[in-house]
Amino acid sequence: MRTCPLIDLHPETADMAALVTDGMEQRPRQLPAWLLYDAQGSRLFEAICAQPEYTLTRVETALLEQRAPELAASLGKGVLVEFGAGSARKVAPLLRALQPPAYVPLDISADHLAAACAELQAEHPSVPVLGICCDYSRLQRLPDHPLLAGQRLLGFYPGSSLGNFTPAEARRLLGQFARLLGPGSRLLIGIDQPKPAARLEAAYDDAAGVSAAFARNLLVRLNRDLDGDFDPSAFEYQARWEAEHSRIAMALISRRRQRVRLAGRSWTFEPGEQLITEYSLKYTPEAFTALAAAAGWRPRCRWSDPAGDLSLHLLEQ
Ligand code: AVI
Repeated sequence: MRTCPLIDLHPETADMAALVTDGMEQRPRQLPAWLLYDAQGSRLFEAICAQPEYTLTRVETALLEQRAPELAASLGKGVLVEFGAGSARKVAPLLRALQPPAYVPLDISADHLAAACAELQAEHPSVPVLGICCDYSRLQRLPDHPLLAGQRLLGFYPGSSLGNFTPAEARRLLGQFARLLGPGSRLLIGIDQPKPAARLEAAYDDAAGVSAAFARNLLVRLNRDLDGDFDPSAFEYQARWEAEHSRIAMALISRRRQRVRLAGRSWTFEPGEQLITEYSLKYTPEAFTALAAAAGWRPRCRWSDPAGDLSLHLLEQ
């Protein structure tokens, strides 16, 4: 398989240790969601997307496939920059319809990104692919590269990943995307909508236990990368709908009193104490449009699936 250029801006281990230490000091303890995506975490997330209870990926992929020509016409010409591309499977219909001058996927998981870039490049030989391994939530500017020089930029942020940030962080992130993409840019973003609690809780705690394995893998990753001694089996996984915040809260709950060493420090978990691994906020189209407006984005078009499970919003600035 042909390899593609890949720019590596992955955070240093020292940065990671500082972020983890901050998160462990919070109450409830909470770690940044991007830490879930090491190579094994990325594979487990792919498996979550295929679970019968987790419909978000299938619904959004079908919508992208059905509406690709309209989406491409509304986006116009420009280099397509995807935030948190993962396996970069959703972009295929857009690449076919848009034929952009380049496609630039950003993701935290280097190996996963390299494999996705090589596969896409083979499938779309006429579109140059440039991968950037980074924490896109902290990327202030795109690196200088001939493929990006003087180009109008189009953002693509599918999968409702904005929901993994608090509303304040989400607003800041949308503002950062606006600055990063620059004047005249557009942003196509997928946003999952609120649904009945039982449906959402099943989606985030599937019967096959893949969501639980995904959360526990965070502890395995921390043990490896930050010299920790977590016992993943000493934590129970839970996903709960918190209607007052319109979010699913995913947590690992300590089964007993235990002391854990990590990044040269140690912390005590009381029985029942939570470590929040991730939130997944759900926005109505109106709530999302207001959030985007506060970050400087104007709504241009919106597409929803027939059941109204999720929307693709096209924003402009
Ligand atoms: C990546 N993100 C949008 C997923 C979600 O639906 O919030 C992450 C996820 N975590 C567990 N299941 C899915």
